[in-house]
Amino acid sequence: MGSIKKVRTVCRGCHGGCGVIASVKDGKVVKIEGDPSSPISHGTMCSKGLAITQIAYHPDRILYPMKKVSGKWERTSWDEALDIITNKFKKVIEEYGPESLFIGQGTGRDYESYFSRFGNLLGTPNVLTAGHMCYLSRIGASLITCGRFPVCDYAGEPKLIVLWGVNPLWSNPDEYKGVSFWRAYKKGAKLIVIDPRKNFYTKRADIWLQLRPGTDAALALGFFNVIIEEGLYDRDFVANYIHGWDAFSDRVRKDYPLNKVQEITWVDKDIIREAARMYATTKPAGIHWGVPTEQNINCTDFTRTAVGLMAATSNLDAPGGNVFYVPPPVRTVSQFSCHEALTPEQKKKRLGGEQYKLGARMTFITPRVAWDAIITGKPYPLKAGIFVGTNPLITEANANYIHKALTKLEFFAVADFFMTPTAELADIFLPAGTWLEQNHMAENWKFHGYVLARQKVVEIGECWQDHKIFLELGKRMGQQWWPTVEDAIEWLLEPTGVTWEEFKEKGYLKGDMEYYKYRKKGFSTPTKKVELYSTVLESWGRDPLPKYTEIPESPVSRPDLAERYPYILNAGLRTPMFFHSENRQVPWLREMKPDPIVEINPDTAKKHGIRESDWVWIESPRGRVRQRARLNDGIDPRVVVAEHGWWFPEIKDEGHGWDIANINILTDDSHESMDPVMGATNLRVLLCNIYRCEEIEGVNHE
Ligand SMILES: Nc1nc2c(c(=O)[nH]1)N[C@H]1C(S)=C(S)[C@@H](COP(=O)(O)OP(=O)(O)OC[C@H]3O[C@@H](n4cnc5c(=O)[nH]c(N)nc54)[C@H](O)[C@@H]3O)O[C@H]1N2
Ligand SMILES: Nc1nc2c(c(=O)[nH]1)N[C@H]1C(S)=C(S)[C@@H](COP(=O)(O)OP(=O)(O)OC[C@H]3O[C@@H](n4cnc5c(=O)[nH]c(N)nc54)[C@H](O)[C@@H]3O)O[C@H]1N2
Ligand code: SF4
Ligand SMILES: [Mo]
Repeated sequence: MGSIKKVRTVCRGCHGGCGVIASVKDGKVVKIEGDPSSPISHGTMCSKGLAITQIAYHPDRILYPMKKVSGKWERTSWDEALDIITNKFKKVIEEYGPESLFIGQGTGRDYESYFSRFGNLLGTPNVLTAGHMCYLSRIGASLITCGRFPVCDYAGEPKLIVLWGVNPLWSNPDEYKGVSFWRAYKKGAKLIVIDPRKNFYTKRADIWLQLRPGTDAALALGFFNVIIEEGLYDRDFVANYIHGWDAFSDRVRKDYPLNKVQEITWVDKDIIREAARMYATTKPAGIHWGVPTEQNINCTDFTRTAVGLMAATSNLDAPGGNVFYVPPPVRTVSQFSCHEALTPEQKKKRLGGEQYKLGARMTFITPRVAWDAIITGKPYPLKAGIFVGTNPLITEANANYIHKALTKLEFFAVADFFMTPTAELADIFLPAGTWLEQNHMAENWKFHGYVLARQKVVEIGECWQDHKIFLELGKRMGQQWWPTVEDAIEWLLEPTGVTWEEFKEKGYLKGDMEYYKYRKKGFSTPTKKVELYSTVLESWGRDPLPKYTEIPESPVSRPDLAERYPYILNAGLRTPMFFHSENRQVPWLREMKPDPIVEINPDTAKKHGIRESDWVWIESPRGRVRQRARLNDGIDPRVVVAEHGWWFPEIKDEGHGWDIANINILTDDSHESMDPVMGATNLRVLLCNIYRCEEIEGVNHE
C-alpha cells in the first residue's frame, strides 16, 4: 500500500481559480479539499470541483485518441491522430487558403493563449468562441469606453454592491468566486439586485428591481436619468474625464424619462429612482454585472452605460468601486498569442468582420457566419477545423442549423473528455486532460491581478492537457513553439525572475495594486477620457451614444408573433451541479439534479393545466423541446425560465438525446437579433409558448 501524497493545485471545473489540495495514493487521486491559503477561494470549493474524481475516473471518459473509420470510432495513436489532422489542414491551406480552417473553443478554459497562438500562426482569422456573447464582449465594450475592464473591487470593501444579472455564489464567474461577494456583503455592504427572478440575493437586497429580461440597457439609462436630473454625478470627474457628457445627457433626458423606462423595463419608476439615488450617493459602490446583460442585441450598449455609471459617480478605479487590477509582471496572453502573426490581409478575411467590427477587434467571429460559410460556401467555404472544449450543438444558438452545418463540414477534430453530441459528428477525437492533469500558469487571462500555479497531480490514460495538444499540433504545422509546456511557463515567468519550481512553491503571484491610475495617465481610449460618446463607434459609422434597442423577438416588437408565442423565454438558468452541457454523466451531481427544469409562474401554469413536475413542451418559431415544470411565484407570469445545456449521456445512440431538452434548438442566431457591432447572439430572451406534454403522461408524477 502506497502512502498519501498531497499536491497543491488550482481547480478549473468552471472558469477556475479555487485552490485545491489533492491527495494521491498509488497514482490515483483519492481526496479533494479546498486550500485555505488560496487568495481567491480561501478554502471554499463548489460541488463541481469536489466531483472532479468522478469526472476524471468516469468509465465513459475517452482515454485514447480515436479516429472515425466508415462511420465508426476506432482507437488510434497520438501520432496518427495528429498526422491525420495536419495532413488535412495542410491540404485545405493549399487548396483554399488558411481562412478555410476554423478553430473553436467555448467558454474560458485557461488555454486561450495557446488556442489563439495556434490560430494566428495557422493564419486563420476564423476563431469561434463564446466571446461574442460572454465576457469578451464585456471586455470589448469596456475597452472602447474606459480602456480596460473595470472589476468590482470586493477586496476594497464596497459600501454598496450592485448585482446586475449575476449569481456569484452559483456561477463563481470570471474573476470572482462567490466567497468574495459574500465576505464583502457580510461586512455590511448594502445590496441592490437587478434580476427578473427572485433568488437568494433578492431576498437579502435593500432594493430588488425585477425587470423584464433583456431590458438592462434601458434600466441603466433610467438610472442615468435620475442621476442627471438630480445632479448626483461627480462634477469634477465629469468635466475632466468624460468625453461627450453633454450629448449623452441630452439623449438621456430626451429619450429615457422614467415613465418610458418603467414601460420598457416593467420596473416601477419610484423603485428605479430609489435605486439610482442609492447607487449614486453610497460611496464606494461596486457593480458586478453578469452574462445575461450580454446575451442580446443590447450587449455593447449595456456595458457602455454601466461603465458610464461607474465613471459619473467617480467609482472608477476607486477602492471598493470598479477597478483596474494590476497584474503581476509576467508575459501576457496577448504576447503569447502572437496576434501580429496574422497578416492584415488575413484579418480582412475574418467572416462577418466588416459587420461585427468590435467582435473582430476582440479577434472572434459570431458563430452564425461560420455555419453559413460551411452550408452555403459563402463568402468562401469553411472546410475543416478543430473544436477544443466546446459542445456547440448544445451551447450555441439555433442548434438545428448547427447540426446541419456540422454534418456537412468536410472534416473536424474535437478535444474533450467525453463523447458529446458534437464530438460524435467529428472525424478525430483527442482525449484532453482535466485540470488534475496539467501544468500551467493559470488565470493570466483574468483581470483580478493574480496568476496561479496549477500543477499536474496525476496522468490518466493517454490524455494530454490541451496546452500540449496545441503545442504538438502547432509544431507539426511548422509553427514556432517551445519544446514543452513547462518551457512555455518559464518564458511567461521570465520577467518576474521566478522559476516554475519556485512558482509551484509560492502557489501564486500578485500584482501591486494602485488605484486612481487615470490621474497620472488618463484612460486608455483615443481621447484619454471615459468615452460615453464613443469615438471608436463613430469612426465605424455607428451610433456613438448608448441606447436601448427593443429585443427583436419580444411582445413589443412582434405582437403578431406573440399571439402564438405569448411568453418571454429566459433561457439559460444555471445550477450549481452543472457547467453548461457538462457533468450530466457524473453520479454525485446528476443525482441532485436528474431532469431539465422549466420554471413557470403558478398562475401561468394553471392556465395551461400544468402541475408541478409535469413534462412541458416549450416551443419557439424554431422548434420545440421538453423540460419538467417547477412552479415558481418568484418570476413574472409573462416570463418562463428554462435551463440550457441538456443532453443525456445515458442515451447510448450517437445523438445522446441532443434534441430532447436542448433549449438552444429554440434560440435565434439571425443577424437581426444580434448586437450590431459585437455579434452577440440572443440566447436569453425570445418568444415561446408552453403546453403539457401529454405524450409522456406515464412518466408524469411517477
Ligand atoms: N440558451 C443559452 N445557451 C447558452 C448560455 C445561456 O445562458 N443560455 N450560456 C452561454 C455561455 S455564457 C457560454 S460561455 C457557452 C459555453 O459553451 P461551451 O463552452 O461549449 O459549454 P460546455 O458545456 O461548458 O463545454 C463543452 C465541452 O468542453 C469539455 N471540456 C471541459 N473542460 C475541458 C478542458 O479543459 N479541455 C477540453 N478539451 N474540453 C473540456 C466538456 O466536456 C464539454 O463537452 O454556453 C452558452 N450557451
Ligand atoms: N454552476 C455553473 N456555473 C457557471 C456556469 C454554469 O453553466 N454552471 N457557466 C459559467 C459561464 S460561461 C458564465 S458566462 C457565468 C455566468 O454567470 P452569471 O453572470 O452569474 O449569469 P447567470 O447565472 O446566467 O445569471 C445571473 C442572474 O441573472 C438573471 N437574469 C436572467 N436574465 C436576465 C436579464 O435579462 N437581466 C438581468 N439583469 N438579469 C437576468 C438570472 O435570473 C440570474 O439570477 O457562469 C459561469 N459559471
Ligand atoms: S467554483 Fe467550483 S468548479 Fe469553479 S474553481 Fe471553484 S471548486 Fe472549481
Ligand atoms: Mo459564459
